[in-house]
Amino acid sequence: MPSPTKDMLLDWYRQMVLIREFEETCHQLYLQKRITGVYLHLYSGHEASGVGSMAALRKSDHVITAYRDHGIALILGMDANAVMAEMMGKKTGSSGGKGGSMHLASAAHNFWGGYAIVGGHLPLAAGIALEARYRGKDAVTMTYVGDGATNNGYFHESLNMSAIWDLPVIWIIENNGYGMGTEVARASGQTELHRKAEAYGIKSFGRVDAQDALAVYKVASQAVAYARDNGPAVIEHVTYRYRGHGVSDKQYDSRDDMSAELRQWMDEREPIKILRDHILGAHGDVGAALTAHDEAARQIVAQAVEFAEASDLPRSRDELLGNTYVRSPRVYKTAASIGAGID
Ligand SMILES: Cc1ncc(C[n+]2csc(CCOP(=O)(O)OP(=O)(O)O)c2C)c(N)n1
Ligand SMILES: [Mg+2]
Repeated sequence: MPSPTKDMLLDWYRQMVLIREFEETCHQLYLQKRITGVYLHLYSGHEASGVGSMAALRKSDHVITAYRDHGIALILGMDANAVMAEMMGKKTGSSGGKGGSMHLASAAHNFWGGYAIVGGHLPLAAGIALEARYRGKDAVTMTYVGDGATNNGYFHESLNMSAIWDLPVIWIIENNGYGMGTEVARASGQTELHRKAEAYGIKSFGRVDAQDALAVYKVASQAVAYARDNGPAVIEHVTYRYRGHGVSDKQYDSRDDMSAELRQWMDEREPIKILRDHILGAHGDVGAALTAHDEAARQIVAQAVEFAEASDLPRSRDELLGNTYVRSPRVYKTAASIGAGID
């Protein structure tokens, strides 16, 4: 694995501060009812998990995740304007305003969602990887799954199938300690979640400190190389949510009533600070570049909010019903046009 260069590290920093700014802005917008909906699941605190692992991918690889998807979309380079417009249900949104926060996706970025049903995306991940294996492509599918979802039947069926068919999937378990409000030990008989791989004969790359983007990158690079040549791999990312499960978790509205546990993860395990300290330690001359990224993130997100608020809601029949259902002959046409490889 090549060591990350100065430019790579700065780019990771750019991605991480953009995600944090985007998420914290969404939090405020939700409290002000400028973003609505039942849930809004933020990636604040998880940034190094997504950024470090996706740095190990090629453009031709695939990514799929659950509902904590905003950060993943931004890492893949989806336009912040379109993502923010999607949060607000506007027609300029990345899913035409019909998906919302939990259903971001972009075929152009090989980003297949954004799923609200816990574990529901895992069989799809296996299917995407099957297509690559069947057609002899060397693409891998990076799949993010929560700790809580590893207790769900989809997880076990999908892991098993990936093992018997040697599917090139990297199953990244984002263990943030909780499924909604339930601690891992109350929900899972096996609390070393990466060890669930053993049951299916899948190679585990163990547990990684996912507050440290460099540590994440190192292990993800090994797992991606392994998956490309051999088959499925599991990694457990140990991370933490800096906001509640969703923004309707009232205890997280204010920073004043922060738990001691949350404070400790913020004081000692802040992923952006860990990366920043590393970059400054290794490349002392980049202070101005880091500050420029902080400022750029604020501008990009402020502009995205302006863009989203100025956009219209989908109102016409086509805008409301388009891309929702297709008749069967068109399924194939649509699948072919998005490159799903169905002839
Ligand atoms: C099948 C199903 N059951 C229950 C829910 C409600 N639900 C939404 S998120 C969640 C917890 C999942 O926790 P985890 O997998 O650890 O992911 P995290 O939210 O921590 O990222 C639950 C139970 C759901 N969306 N789908
Ligand atoms: Mg969790």
